[in-house]
Amino acid sequence: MASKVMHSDVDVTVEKRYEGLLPQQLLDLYRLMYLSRRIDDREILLKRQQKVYFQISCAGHEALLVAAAANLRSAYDWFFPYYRDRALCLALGVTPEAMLLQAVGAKDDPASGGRQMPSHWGSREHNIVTVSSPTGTQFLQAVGCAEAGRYFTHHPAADAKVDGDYREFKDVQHHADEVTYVSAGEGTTSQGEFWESMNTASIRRLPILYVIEDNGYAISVPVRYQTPGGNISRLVANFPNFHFEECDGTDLLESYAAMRRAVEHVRLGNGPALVHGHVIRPYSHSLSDDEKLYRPEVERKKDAERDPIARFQKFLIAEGILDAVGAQNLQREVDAEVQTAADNALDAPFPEPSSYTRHVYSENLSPTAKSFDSLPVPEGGDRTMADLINKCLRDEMRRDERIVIFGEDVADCANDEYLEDKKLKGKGGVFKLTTGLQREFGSDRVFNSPLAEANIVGRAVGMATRGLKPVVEIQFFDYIWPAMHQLRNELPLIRWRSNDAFSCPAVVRVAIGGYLTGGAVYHSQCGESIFTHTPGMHVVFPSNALDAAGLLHTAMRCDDPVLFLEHKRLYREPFGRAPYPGPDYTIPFGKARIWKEGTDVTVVTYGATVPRSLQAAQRLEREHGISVEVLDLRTLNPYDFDAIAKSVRKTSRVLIVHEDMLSWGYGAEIAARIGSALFDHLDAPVQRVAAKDTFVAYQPQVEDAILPQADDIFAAIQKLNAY
Ligand SMILES: Cc1ncc(C[n+]2csc(CCOP(=O)(O)OP(=O)(O)O)c2C)c(N)n1
Repeated sequence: MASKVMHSDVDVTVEKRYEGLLPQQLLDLYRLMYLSRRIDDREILLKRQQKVYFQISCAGHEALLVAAAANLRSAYDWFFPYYRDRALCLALGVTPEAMLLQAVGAKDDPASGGRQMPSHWGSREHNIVTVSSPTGTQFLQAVGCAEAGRYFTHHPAADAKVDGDYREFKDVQHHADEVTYVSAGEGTTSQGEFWESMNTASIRRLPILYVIEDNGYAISVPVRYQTPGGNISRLVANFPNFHFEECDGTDLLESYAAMRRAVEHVRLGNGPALVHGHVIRPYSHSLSDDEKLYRPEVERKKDAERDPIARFQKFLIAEGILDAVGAQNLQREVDAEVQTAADNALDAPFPEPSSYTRHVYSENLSPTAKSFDSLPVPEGGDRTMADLINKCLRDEMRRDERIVIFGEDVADCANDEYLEDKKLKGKGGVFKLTTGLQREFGSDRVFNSPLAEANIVGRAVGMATRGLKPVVEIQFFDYIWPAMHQLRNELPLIRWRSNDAFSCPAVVRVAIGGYLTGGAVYHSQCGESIFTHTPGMHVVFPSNALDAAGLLHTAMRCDDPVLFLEHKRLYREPFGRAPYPGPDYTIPFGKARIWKEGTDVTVVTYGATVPRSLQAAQRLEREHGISVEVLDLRTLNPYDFDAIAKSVRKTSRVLIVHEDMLSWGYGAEIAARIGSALFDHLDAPVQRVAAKDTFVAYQPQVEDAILPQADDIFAAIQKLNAY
């Protein structure tokens, strides 16, 4: 049984066992189910009184959930529940008061500090990982969590705390036989991420318990319109290595037995299990929904007859475990407990309105910190950006055993036995950035992902919440979009939404950009402003080898998620080659680099438009005597506005240049800020040069016309200087 077990006053004399459970244990489970229902009832009341603002209930799911909890271990196993899992969380030890504190939005709500809706569970203490609203994002995170547990078991030294980087702030705990629980409704199994997670759980035989709570509806959509054949069990039955159970989730003992068999399979290391429980949904989808609009009375009545609490109470009475007086006492006790919890929650203070600024990023270790300021210790001759990134990854992996690298084709060779044959050189990424890493660090530290971008980022999220440092690769920026849910709603948000209980300092490396001659629409796009528009994640875009190495070292050591954009055209350019700056060369984020000082016009740029801007600037100086200052931002979030301001105060004219499209692009924000903060220092309107508002074409002449060229920059500076 889980850590928190409620005891009732009922005198238990019968010692028969039920699926191995003693009568007192049955009573404890009944009490949890009833407590869960009464908290839902109280929240509904409070919602009607406008003291809480949303309600979604566990009603009808209680038996299945306490049966799961009774087979799992709080603060030992790991939990990725969904919003219906109140009874599970109570059984794991979350208190009714904690739940109601979240419902009222209290400062001391332990799950989110008033930031998330009710039933968005999260408890560091009980290993309940912060729940979000998007349906299905939890599946891949659970996969990453299970992988992290296994990794730490195989690399026991990796869990040590180390001062000076993110490891100082990550308490790692793991157990060789731990289970990761993940749940969802049957409607959510329509999400692609569910299937992506099943693939990886199956291939890697991961210790995951899936629980699908099938109440027959996804809001108003019945299961047969959602799932072919109307039954998810039938569809998943052929996944290898899985143990499957299908049960009546309103029957406590049947659910308990199914969970016991499933958990045993997982805990013994045989692979994942999936329990599909048929439950009911007596309270509509949420309080914002009225199921009478789409479900006839006769259907709702039939459901009500299967109410798990009424059924279980009837069973306990029939077995002589509970009597009418005992039931009344238990109910009175639970009602009093809920009343006290509600009174306390209603008296609890709200968060300070200004507190929204807290925990967007790590408050322990900022990548802008002075401690990341270092000097290069050059080794050897000039090398390309690709060489230096590879070397940087290698050195960080030697230094930090928590780093794992995965993505599409990043391994040298998926078959270890082929790799032992030294004749095979190995792949190491389509751009060869990770070449040799699997060979040096082994297949559990460097491996290929399936061809599925959400899989890559979702698993990284799950790993990073456990204290690993996943450094994952998205092969082309153009294919980042399947991971968008994880990149927008999960990775950068986990720290803020959990009020700093969880964090996710993963690094996502992405090959980006055009000027490739033939790259075309799906291998040449930029789009960085979509990610700089997402709080909680740093965005880095180096223009040269030395900066790439220094910034990547910082990214891998810092305590926040980082999107690390690597320009494909710059990987092997003669421009910006440098000797390797040593294994400890770090550059703080938010510090621009001045490539060329000047007094007439400032150019603010980054990435592949840095060499193009420099080319234009040098020609302008040579041919027209115009002195241009070229400023390379290097990191886009945070960015160095102080450096921009200093330069603009000197030149009074500024041009922003970027490769991405002009409209709603990164330069729009910079221009707006210069306009409002430095208006008095300007002698000309802020100007921008950027790609045309279209896609990148295949035919080189058309591509040239679309992307900003040195000549465009030249002309824009000349015009600005003459203004
Ligand atoms: C990605 C996403 N799309 C839509 C929604 C809106 N939404 C919330 S719950 C829900 C239905 C979920 O149904 P199911 O998975 O069967 O779970 P149930 O609520 O029935 O337990 C929908 C469509 C959402 N939260 N996330």
